[in-house]
This record gives sequence, C-alpha cells and structure tokens, in this order.
Amino acid sequence: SPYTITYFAVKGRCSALKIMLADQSQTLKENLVTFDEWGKGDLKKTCVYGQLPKFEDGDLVLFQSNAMLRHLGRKHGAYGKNDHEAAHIDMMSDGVEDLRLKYIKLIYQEYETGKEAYIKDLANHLSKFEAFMAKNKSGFLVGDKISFADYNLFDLLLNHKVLCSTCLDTFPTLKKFVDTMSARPKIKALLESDDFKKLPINGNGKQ
Ligand code: GSH
Repeated sequence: SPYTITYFAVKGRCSALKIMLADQSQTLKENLVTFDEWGKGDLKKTCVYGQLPKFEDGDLVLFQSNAMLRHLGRKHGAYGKNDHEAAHIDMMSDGVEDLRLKYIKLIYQEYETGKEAYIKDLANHLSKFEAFMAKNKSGFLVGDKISFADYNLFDLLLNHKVLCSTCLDTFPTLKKFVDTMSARPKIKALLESDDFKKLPINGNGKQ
C-alpha cells in the first residue's frame, strides 16, 4: 500500500487513522520523528501548518488529521452511502474533534488542576454521542455501515476510558460500541500489537 504517515512516537492524532486502516486491511508505513529531530526545524518548515502528522498517499501529501480521515473515508467506503449520511458523519466527527480539543487542553495545559472538573463534565459530552448513536440502532453513528466518524469516536473513547475507567458505565450504547469495535478482529490485532501498545497516548506522558 502507498500510505505513509510521519508523526511523533505517540498515539495522539494518528491512532484513529491507524485503527481505520487496520480495519480496512490497509498497510501503513510509519516514519517516527523524535522531538530532537523535530526541534531542528527542517521538517517543520516543509509542513503546510508547521505541524505533524503528515500523510502521503502516492503523490498526495496531506496535513490535518481530520482531512486524512475524510480522504480515507472517501477512498474506502467509510463516508456514508449518500450526501445525507455524509453530512451527518461530518457532524459527528466534528463533534468528536470538539471533545478531542478539550481533552488535549486538559492533558497539555491543566491536568493537575482541571482533571476533576473535566471528568465531572464529561458525561454532558458523552451523553450527546450516546443519544445520537442509540437512535440509529445499527451500532454505528450513521447509517448501517462503519464510517470514519466511528473510528474517530472509538479512539477518543478509548483515551477517555484510560482517563476515567468508569466513564462509559452510564452509557450502554457507547459501552457496547467500544466493546464491539475492540472485538473486530483487525482492530483487536492492532490494539494488541507491540508497535501500537508501546506508544503513549500523549506526548507529555499524561493520560
Ligand atoms: N489540527 C492539526 C491536526 O489535526 O493534524 C493539529 C496538529 C498538531 O497539533 N500537531 C502537533 C505538532 O505538530 C502534534 S499532535 N506539534 C509540534 C509543533 O507544533 O511544533
């Protein structure tokens, strides 16, 4: 497969993409960048927004992790069966991004002072995904087929289970979703692989 990802040795913003590619039976070449190497600045200068991850699909070079998810969603039939579904998939994935940004802010800016309040407020956010998914009945966010928004949500829920192991206990649909996603054979194999397990979730050791 022609896919290449260039990123730091963390799960971070690449793990949803890796889960998706594994589940879709696609191989991915990984270039790991150390923080020392990044600090030299040469690679940074070549990045459209001065940041990683960088994704390559043949001649196509992409920055922005959500653009990568959408590109792969389009290519691998994980972006709904019509425009109506695609719009809802966008809506859900943008909601995942909103929560991911809050999570990243907690991890990198206020872990010591903000964790308790974050966990207290978390149910308010998770309940929105719970309600939307529960209405759909298929076990996925939108339609009856897996989409990039499902992979994105799944990844963020895994991170939150590490932050707070009980956070899904009051959300049966999300809990079942995480269990079902984790049991998909190719996802299970990825999550249990040493290459994946050895990566910390975040770059500062907090989780
Ligand atoms: N919105 C971007 C995306 O989704 O790809 C965010 C990218 C981002 O925050 N990259 C961080 C980075 O490159 C690592 S996760 N930090 C190093 C730097 O900014 O110099």
